[in-house]
Amino acid sequence: MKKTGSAFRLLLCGFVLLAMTSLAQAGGHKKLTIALIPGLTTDAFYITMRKGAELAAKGLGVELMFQGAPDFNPTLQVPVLNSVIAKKPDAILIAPTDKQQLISPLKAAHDAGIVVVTVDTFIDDGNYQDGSGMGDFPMSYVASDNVLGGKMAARALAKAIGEKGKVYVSNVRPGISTTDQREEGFKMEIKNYPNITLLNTQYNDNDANKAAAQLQAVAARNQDIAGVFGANLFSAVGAADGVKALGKSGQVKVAAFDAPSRIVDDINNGLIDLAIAQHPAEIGYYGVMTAYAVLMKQSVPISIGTGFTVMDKSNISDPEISKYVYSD
Ligand code: T6T
Repeated sequence: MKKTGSAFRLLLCGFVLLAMTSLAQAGGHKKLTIALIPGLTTDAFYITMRKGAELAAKGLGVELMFQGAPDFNPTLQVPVLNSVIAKKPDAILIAPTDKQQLISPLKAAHDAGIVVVTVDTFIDDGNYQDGSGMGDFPMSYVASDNVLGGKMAARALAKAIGEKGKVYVSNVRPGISTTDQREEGFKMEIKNYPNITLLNTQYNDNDANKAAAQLQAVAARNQDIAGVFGANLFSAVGAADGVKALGKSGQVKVAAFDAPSRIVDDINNGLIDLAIAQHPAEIGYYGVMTAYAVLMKQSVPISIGTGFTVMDKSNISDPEISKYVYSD
């Protein structure tokens, strides 16, 4: 997916300041409400996203509502979405937990006149406002480039294992745009290493305990397993726990997507080799800015790409790197 970057951000900030000034001059206005619906509430990734969103909301004088489900599951997320729609916010920022299952519940929000922007994940094919597909109506998609992230993980893991040996992807479940794309990018890139064998993906349902048990089961079948790519926080932390339980810390290499606070210790003690940290606060910040711009009748890019920071033993003590460790 094509991403639009810094020029838009500068323009947006300028525009937002202008909008705030003219509203203040006009002598007050109805306080806008923007709802942020995360994939789940207890994930450091979304907790950090919320902080960025709150910062933007505070700057804009907008009310930020944060409401989510306790698990990353469309069956739990849809009722949360419906209850948010009933509160009639001006805009909804949402990380849809399934590409297909969130389309019609979100269409109801759109039909009720609520601006919809997706953050982190997308619905349908992720190409919004192009006049095709059932999930074409969100105004924008603010997220990491997940295919690229998967490729980066493959290159780093390949390097860590000396470009040979057996690896697999520990992933959540099919149907989630982010983790599907990370796996896609990983598979694309790993093909460039003829001496690396890619084993079947293990799906853990976002359950770190399951990911840990799967690591041990894969290792029991493949004594020579060389590495694992944990395609999101729970997959990575679980896979690392599995390596630790096996007593193979440092022998089975772990490339982690996401950077919760325990990653710092795990990188320092050699359990995790590297982490690809997303910038969730940036996603939340620009998500709110984008929704606000739409509410102010401005045009916005259909997608906005946010950055990554790769963390490993060589740089994790640098405050310019460790500032991207997620907040718990
Ligand atoms: O990796 C993030 C997020 O990008 C993904 O969509 C779901 O999992 C996380 O929230 C991490 O747990």
